[in-house]
Amino acid sequence: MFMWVLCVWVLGASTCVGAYTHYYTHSLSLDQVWTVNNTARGIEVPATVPGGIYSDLQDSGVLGDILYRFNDEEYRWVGYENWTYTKRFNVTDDILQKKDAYLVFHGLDTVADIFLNGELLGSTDNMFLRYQFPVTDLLKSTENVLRVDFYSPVWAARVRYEQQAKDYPILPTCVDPSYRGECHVNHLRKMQSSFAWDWGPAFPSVGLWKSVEIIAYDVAYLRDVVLTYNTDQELLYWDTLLETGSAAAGTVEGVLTVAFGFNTTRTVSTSYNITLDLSEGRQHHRNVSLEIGGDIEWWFPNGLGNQKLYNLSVVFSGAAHERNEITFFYGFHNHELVEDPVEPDNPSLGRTFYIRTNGLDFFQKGANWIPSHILPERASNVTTVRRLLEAARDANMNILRVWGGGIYESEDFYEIADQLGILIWQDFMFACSMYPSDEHFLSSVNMEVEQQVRRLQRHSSVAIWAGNNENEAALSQNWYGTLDNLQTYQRDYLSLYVDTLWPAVRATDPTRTYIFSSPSNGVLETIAEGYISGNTGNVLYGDVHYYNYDIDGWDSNQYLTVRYSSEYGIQSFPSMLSLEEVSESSDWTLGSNFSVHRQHHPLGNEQILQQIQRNIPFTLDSSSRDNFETFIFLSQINQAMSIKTESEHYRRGRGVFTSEGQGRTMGAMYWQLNDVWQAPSWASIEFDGRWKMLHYYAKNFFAPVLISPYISPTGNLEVEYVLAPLLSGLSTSDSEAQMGVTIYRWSSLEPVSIENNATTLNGSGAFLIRSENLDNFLSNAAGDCTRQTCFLYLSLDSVEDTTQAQVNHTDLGLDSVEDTTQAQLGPDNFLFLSPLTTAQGLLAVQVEVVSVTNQQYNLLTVQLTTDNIALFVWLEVAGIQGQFSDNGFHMVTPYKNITFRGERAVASHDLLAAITITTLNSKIVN
Ligand code: BMA
Repeated sequence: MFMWVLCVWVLGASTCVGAYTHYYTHSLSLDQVWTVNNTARGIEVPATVPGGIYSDLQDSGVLGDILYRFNDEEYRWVGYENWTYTKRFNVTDDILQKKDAYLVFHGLDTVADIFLNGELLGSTDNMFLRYQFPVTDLLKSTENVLRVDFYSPVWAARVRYEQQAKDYPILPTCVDPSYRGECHVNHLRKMQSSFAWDWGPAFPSVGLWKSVEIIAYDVAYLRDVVLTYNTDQELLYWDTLLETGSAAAGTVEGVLTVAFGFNTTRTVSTSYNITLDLSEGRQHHRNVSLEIGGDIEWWFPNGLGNQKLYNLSVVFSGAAHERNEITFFYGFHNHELVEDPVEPDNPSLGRTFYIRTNGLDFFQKGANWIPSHILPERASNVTTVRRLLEAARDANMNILRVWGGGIYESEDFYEIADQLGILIWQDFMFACSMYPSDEHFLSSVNMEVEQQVRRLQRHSSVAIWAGNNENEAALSQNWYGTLDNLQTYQRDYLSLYVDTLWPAVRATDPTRTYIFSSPSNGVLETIAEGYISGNTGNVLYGDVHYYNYDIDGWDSNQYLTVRYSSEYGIQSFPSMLSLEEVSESSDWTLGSNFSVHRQHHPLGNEQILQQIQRNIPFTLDSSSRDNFETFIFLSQINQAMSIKTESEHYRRGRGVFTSEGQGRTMGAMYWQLNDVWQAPSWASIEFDGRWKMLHYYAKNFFAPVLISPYISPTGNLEVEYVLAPLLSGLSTSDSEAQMGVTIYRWSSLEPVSIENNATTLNGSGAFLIRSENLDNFLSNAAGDCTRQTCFLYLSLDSVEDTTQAQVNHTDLGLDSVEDTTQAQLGPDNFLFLSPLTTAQGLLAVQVEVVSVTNQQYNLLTVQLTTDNIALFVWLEVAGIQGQFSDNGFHMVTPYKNITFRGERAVASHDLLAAITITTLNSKIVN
């Protein structure tokens, strides 16, 4: 009965086939070939399920590329129309002869009426729900016709709003005009960002975005399983959900077998005879246990241990030939939210806030995840999802937050997160809005939570549940004008997140913490404050979202010292290579309609410009293409530098504890990892998977060992090291290291001074290793250096004999190939001593590729050379998917080796031909 999962390695990328499988003998898939039509417009085209109307119209040529130029607005009519999806199908006798048959929709987007052979089966209005309808008496042995009438979501949302507004309006009544979106999405249980966001377009889609099937049985169908491991008892508990038919009386029987595989040869299993009483209704929970002993390996987040996953299965056999089987991977995990008083004797100093996994305290490093495509059916593309999650892993992240304005992600998403050790902070899908609280809405949400938590609970990556994105903050700070009718909106808030979500989560998953909102003051303080705090940004409690576009983002003294920063970000433009895919040459200026159209954040382009100009000399010419390309490059530099500065500040914050209780920072998740289209946004990865400069910087600022310099408010040069726990890359827990601080003039590759200090790395946390007045340091080290003429370059190396060193570079989050020296413990770092607008002596440089050589079919070494200090050396590759080991770096030596890893085989001459190099020098030195 035990099925082993097959992992294949295709050109370096591993794909586990069928990690989760759900097999049932008497099911009929209704996926694939459908038709969709709109009679008013005379459109009838083939449709694909799973899918959606924009995909179908694009595939059949009615629409062009939906993401091209202004097509989001050109094609808005699609979202204003009603669409009918039709499927004609035959059913085998096998299914017709069963006592019960159900039509199951795993995801309908969103408001629809469903008809089978002309009979209305029911209506839907929640895209996050699985809907089932009994069809035993309706199925025919001749052709069956299934019809799904979708209503325009824009219209449906407005109708609901108008009805509700007779009493009071659900706020906000529309998104900001700069989003170029549609109104009232908060009335629909639909991907909230499908009506537009400050980083995305409106595509108010409809369609069958997940599979459709018929299941038929005489006995019962095994719906799903929720799993918990009790460490003390060494027992695995299985809460299996079986569904029976609609018969009101009698019993049915079957055998339930649960199995656990230690490895390919050692399996334990137990079988139970099950009797289900039909008079109890359709749903039957059967809780069974399996003794597996304690001889198990635990699953750990990325960088902290292995991601050990075991193969499990549950089989239910009913009548002859009726067999259900679910197989999946499971990692043993224990996630808790730690909210201890930071100073037990002084409770007013607040509480800690972080996730502890398997008893391990570690800093949470990551980003916020939005859907990987604006169309929900395309957001589950496994190649895209894997590419993005691997990019998170490669940037040394150990956590991602699935943000509440998107979707509950696909099975593949959570499986890959399990495999890679990426913790998931899972929001429920409510964002930046008030929501209705009528009975129908709340009961739909209640079912949504139950179904989604049951679906996701067994994933070791899922670490914490969160009620919503920013709705508590919005209410307490009156973002949407709720003040006039505050009690009503507060009542709605409480009934949704406190009275509905909270008990629903606890009932299904008591093992994980539910926090009510993000940001919030954590669970305990939020409860103490009556669930809606007057100050959701309290830095002594919970998590904080911090955005400030009016500061110098390169100055670490501008940032708050918090317990946990779950959102912070700065916008940049995507590369020309991305923009070229969806625009034409007349669009390639900052002043073009296109550049204005794609920017959805109010005053976004102006803010990017101002931020750049605080640190880099740049004059905008809004009608010049060259100037636009420079602006794009500088926007990425500004984003990378600002988020680097802020992230390192948070990592150092772990070692801070002020007399007012600030510090003990344990998390930094920047906004945002990915994009839904090609447009300016906070993302570190462009829509097509291309890394922006920020993502390369994230790999460094999230490295397990980090050397981090900064200038304190009093003008001191401070250097800290930050160390992640359990670093197997270091041979002992105390490791002798050598910190190098080299001073360079902007004008020369010849160091002004080189200082090497022995230092011992131990413990995990952030530790100050150097503190000295910066101006004294400069004048002592090199008489003629000023903050304007010189900068610092730092390194952290092992002091062991480099040929003998047993440093595991993979564990250190570094590349194990020759672009790192054996001695390197953490990435090099640097410190500018004044804004580059005041830098003196920077020269024009010649950076060139010396050679490109294949090490493996997809791994190539690129050697570069420079004739002077080169800043923000940026390599772009057209037409080849892959990443460099480092990018956007500064060259302080005549030669530097980096590697390029292609997704597929890459020939060295192809890579050489595709590389272009840009430096900041070429943009600011005449
Ligand atoms: C945060 C997020 C998003 C938004 C981002 C950038 O508040 O929760 O709603 O896209 O800011 O403005």
